[in-house]
Amino acid sequence: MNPAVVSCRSCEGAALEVFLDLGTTPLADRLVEDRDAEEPTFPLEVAFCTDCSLVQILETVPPSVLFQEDYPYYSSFSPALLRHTRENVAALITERRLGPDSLVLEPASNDGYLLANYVEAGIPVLGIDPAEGPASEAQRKGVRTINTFLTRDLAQSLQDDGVSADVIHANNVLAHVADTNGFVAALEILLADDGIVVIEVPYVRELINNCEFDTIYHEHLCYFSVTSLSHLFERHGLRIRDLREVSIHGGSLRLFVGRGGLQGDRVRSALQSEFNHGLQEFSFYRNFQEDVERLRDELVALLTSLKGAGHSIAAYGASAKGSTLLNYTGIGLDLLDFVVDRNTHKQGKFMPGQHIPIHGPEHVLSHRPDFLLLLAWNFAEEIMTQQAEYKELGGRFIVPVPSPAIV
Ligand code: JHZ
Repeated sequence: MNPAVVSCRSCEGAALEVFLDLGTTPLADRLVEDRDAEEPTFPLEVAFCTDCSLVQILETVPPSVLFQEDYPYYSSFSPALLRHTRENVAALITERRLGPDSLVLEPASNDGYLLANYVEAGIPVLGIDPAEGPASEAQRKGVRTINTFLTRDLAQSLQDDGVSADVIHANNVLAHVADTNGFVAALEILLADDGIVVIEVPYVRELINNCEFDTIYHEHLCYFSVTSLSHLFERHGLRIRDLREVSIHGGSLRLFVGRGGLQGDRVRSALQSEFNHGLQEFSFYRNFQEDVERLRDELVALLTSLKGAGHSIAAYGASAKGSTLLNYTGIGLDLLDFVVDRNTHKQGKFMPGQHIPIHGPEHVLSHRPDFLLLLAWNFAEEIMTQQAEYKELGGRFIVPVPSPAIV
């Protein structure tokens, strides 16, 4: 058994109220190599901290288990994500006047997809990532990378060696760390006095409003709002100075965090808007279980009726969220023939739990399923454009969230 949290991951208070139980599921990014293999499953319960408003899961699967050598997620396989980061980097280089004497640091630098943009512009970088495969891919690209977790101790020893970052990117990493406070302390240690931390996290408001329950899995320990984040950062002497809402990953927050300084207008109005919507109240989350069950029932009914009418169905995107969706709804080989994904590290393997085979995207045209369920619905537009020929030949897409729809 893994330790389940009994106190809040951020404020350490004991006021955790569970509002969603997704049962027990296998690890979402642990693709199966042998179809008959048995996998461990872990409870997936989500709670709200009535003290600091942080939404979090109770189970902590050890990070060394989650982010092993064969961690299959490589950011570079998503062109939309590449564009998204390239634009962000270009703006920061200009705004912060970065050059050969600057340093940009990134924990969870993955395969170097973001830092490579700085390397191209001649700006020194340091990536830190525990997953061996993606970290070596980054090194191959010329992105200096340390293959480990960012902890308070590592930050201290880097600081002792003179590391001080003008920009720290922390995209989709804060939710993944088991020691939330230790990680934020590490950011504070490594940040130059006038530096900025640029953080992206999926926005819990969008998760709840759009029923994006499949983004919940063991890698994601926390689900953030501006309210819960501002409590967390202030405790470490950091301040959210500015923010933007960005559409990536089903709706995310991009935060600009510094050592003190002013809380900008956009931050104040986001906090006010969250307050008006009640994100600091348990009642905002109370009905989510019902919403998720409704979506599950509708999706299973839709796929069952299509299958019953003689249609074939496959899925696009061997995503981590796809694993939650399939395992929670029980959608398996009886309904889906195969899954396709561009990530070559995923092809030839099987989806966790349901053991549906994963092939390359060319399998769509060679097998022509009548319907494609989008398990990477966050990239729906991009995938549908890519699959224009399939569509012209009569193929249809099913988008599962916010409620199942054929498009
Ligand atoms: P994608 C990942 O979650 C992993 P996942 C991680 N846990 C995280 O925190 C979130 O991102 C933020 C493929 N694809 O990015 C690539 C195509 O095949 O939605 C991916 O395997 N063709 C770190 O895994 C998958 O789909 C395409 O055209 O839920 C998408 O996975 C595109 C655009 C993607 O996130």
